[in-house]
Amino acid sequence: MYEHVKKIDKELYASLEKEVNRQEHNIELIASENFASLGVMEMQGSILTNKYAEGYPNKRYYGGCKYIDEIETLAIERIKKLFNAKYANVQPHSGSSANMAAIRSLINKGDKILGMSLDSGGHLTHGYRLSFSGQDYESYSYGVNIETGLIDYEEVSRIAKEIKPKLIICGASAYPRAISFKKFKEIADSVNAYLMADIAHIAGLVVTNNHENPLPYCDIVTSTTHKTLRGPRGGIILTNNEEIYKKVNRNVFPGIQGGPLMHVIGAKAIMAYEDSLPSYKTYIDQVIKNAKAMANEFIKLGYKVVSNGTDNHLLLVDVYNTLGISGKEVENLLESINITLNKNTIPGEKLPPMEASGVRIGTPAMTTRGFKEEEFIKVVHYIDKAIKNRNNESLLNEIKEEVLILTSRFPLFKN
Ligand code: DSN
Repeated sequence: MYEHVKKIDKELYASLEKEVNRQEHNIELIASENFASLGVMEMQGSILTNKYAEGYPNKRYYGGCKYIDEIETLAIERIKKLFNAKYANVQPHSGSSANMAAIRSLINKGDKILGMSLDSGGHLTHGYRLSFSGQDYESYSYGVNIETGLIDYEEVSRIAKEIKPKLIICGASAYPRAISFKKFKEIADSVNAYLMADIAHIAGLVVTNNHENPLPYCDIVTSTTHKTLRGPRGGIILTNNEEIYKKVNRNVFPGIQGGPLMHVIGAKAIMAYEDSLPSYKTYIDQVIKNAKAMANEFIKLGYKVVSNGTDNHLLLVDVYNTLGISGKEVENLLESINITLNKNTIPGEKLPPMEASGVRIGTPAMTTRGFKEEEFIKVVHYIDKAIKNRNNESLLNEIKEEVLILTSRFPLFKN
């Protein structure tokens, strides 16, 4: 692989090769990551990267866009169909720029927004003080119930009535349960606010009807394309409202972006094709079964699991209140035995965010590699054994050997 880089740039290739080996031989449990298909990667590495195409299909600021228009139109039409949306913008370079363009399309600077707090599982762009969303707007947040780990819709409604936001943002980066967009819509309507859903994490589950689709309830829906959707790194914006769509288009280009990444848009088109196949539904069903199997196994072993389980592709394990070890320590420990995950705050967090009481575990990536419940249950036992024997180097080495055997049974590239 990567023969040209190898020939031209040995220094860069050395790091690339190490990263290929890391991905091949690690158990990847970061809930926001996945392994893109060869088709997606081929499009991202294609000559479409050479083309400037500022504007939109049939309205470009450059010549030579005839085939580019075909490709962007294909991506738009396929993504609309996938989500049952009337309009789609496929140009956002990322989820964050999608959110920036979406928010700008609904409200003005200084207006009030209400989003899920970062430490309850929300995202930086939902109003965090160090993000544009917390700086350009007057931002407020709702959390989850500390005992149940669930969104308390009555509490969200109470906060909304007190604050009277112009925009409510729902959707999360670390929430293991189903979100009721219908309830959020009722709350938004009760205070005359716009409603936006960021479904970056659960988009794949929405496509396969394993999660309620927010489109009927929300003014705008945003997503990344590289998580459960298993496409290229990037963003999309969806809406059913023509006026809002026009504003979205202006806010993406020329509002915050210049030329679209046509190679990435090509990859979004092939992603949408792949996600429309029956095999993708089978994949997402398995992602959920695997997450449930892991949550049940952790619970059986005595771990506190936030909300006592999961409805989606991720779970939050409260390692600090189970075994007195921080999320950061667990993240570092597991990295040493080739298991990759991230520390995560838990509802009612007492430790600093860089320490965190929990770890977030996701099943999308290893399900793509072919893991089923049996393998994920094994992984739970590796994690448990490693935490409980963290000072026993020879045992940790044994677990690492088992991880290497397991990953080699499920190669990253099958052909
Ligand atoms: N950084 C992503 C995640 O890990 O969930 C959210 O953008």
